[in-house]
Amino acid sequence: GLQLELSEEMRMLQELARDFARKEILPRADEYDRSGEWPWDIFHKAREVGLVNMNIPEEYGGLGANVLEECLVAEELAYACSGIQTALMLNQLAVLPLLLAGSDEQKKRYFPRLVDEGKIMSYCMTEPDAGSDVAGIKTTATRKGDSYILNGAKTWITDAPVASFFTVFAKTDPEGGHKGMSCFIVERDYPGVSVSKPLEKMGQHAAQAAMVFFEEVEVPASNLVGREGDGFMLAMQVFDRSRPPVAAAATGVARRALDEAVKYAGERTAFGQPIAQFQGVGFMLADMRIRVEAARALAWKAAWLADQGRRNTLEAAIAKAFCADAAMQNTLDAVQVFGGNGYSREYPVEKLMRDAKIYQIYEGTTQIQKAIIVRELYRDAR
Ligand code: CO8
Ligand code: FAD
Repeated sequence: GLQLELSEEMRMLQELARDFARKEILPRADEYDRSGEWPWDIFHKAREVGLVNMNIPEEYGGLGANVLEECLVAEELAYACSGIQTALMLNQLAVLPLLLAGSDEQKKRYFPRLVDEGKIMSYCMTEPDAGSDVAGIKTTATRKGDSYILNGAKTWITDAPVASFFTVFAKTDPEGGHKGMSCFIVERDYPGVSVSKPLEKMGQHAAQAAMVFFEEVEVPASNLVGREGDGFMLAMQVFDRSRPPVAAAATGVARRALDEAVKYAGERTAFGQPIAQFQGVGFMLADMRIRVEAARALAWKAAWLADQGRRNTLEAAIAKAFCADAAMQNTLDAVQVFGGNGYSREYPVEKLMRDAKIYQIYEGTTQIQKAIIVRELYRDAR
């Protein structure tokens, strides 16, 4: 029958993440927001307790976590700081092509370097001229003997400033549309790879993002992930698994905004009473609570389907769209509840609002999630 309770093991993982987030991340969130440094010290602590590289199978030193378990951790870490959470959990996105289609030899070559050596891997899809339109990317990979020669530029690549490895999508057949795309592992040390300075951005400052350039980069053919031409479908399968944890992280931000607003509205008085007692404020809190509840349920459902081996494209898009909007609306409302203090950097909610906006953009914009939902509505009819 329907089981809406976490297993004992999952509850323990959730507790571990919550405890870690409260002790190690929350007190440092403001510092990293201001400095924009990459949170190496927190990353290594998280690595020690098993809260990063979670989806790497146990045989390669990871936890072998499923998507729901990734969601539990994502929500807790993002509650404390979604910038730090994004920086820490990016490896779990970047390794997905390898998990789904990589050879045993590739997994043996790269996973231990992430798990044991604490190296970082980035996911290089977006380009200056193509973000939503994945099939429109222009980076090329041309076969030459036992290698491919990569040329092109990627942008907005999270963790690129600190990454040792990149999963890169490129066109092996530039005329082939979405069927002409392939996926490669590229090492930062390969001649012709360069990374820009971190891009300046609105929020999630700890999650540095940069441009990555490939100029006549020779990549061994053994670094092709899956088969030539499978890159687009691989990317879509990746998103089906990566969007639920992103939705869960957005839920964490929405929940944090709620908690901050509830606390403030219970303490702040105006006209002789706590502001929470004004219906105009109280109903805002109630709506925020509704959004958190619905957001989590949608993220977990999308994750659970993936863990059952069932197609979850529709549910992942629904969760990603809803949770992103929930994070945005809850943080906007939290700023409103805080009044003038909401606009101040001395209080936590303006950071939450800046951090929340990205959820409507990365991992596919809200409009793209809706386009997927429409496509899926008519899929069976085709
Ligand atoms: N499963 C199976 N098949 C699929 C799927 C899927 N999920 N999706 C598409 N297909 C199939 C289609 O059915 C179709 O099949 P056929 O060839 O038989 O007709 C084929 O693939 C092509 O599909 P479309 O016609 O729908 O393709 P489009 O070119 O119209 O594009 C999208 C589809 C959905 C718009 C796609 O381009 C897309 O997802 N765009 C968004 C890009 C995106 O999400 N980028 C994110 C980059 S990574 C990122 O932002 C990381 C941020 C940091 C995250 C932090 C983590 C911790
Ligand atoms: P565009 O595709 O140019 O879209 C512009 C606007 O048009 C949007 O509002 C969009 O919704 C709308 N639009 C486009 N197509 C349609 C359509 N068919 N229907 C309706 N509306 C549409 N990418 C990576 O590969 N790896 C990363 O690690 C990564 N990290 C990121 C981190 C940050 C901080 C940011 C800002 C971005 C990151 N991205 C990353 C890129 C991100 O995934 C893209 O920015 C996103 O997919 C949108 O692409 P775009 O910026 O090219 O916008």
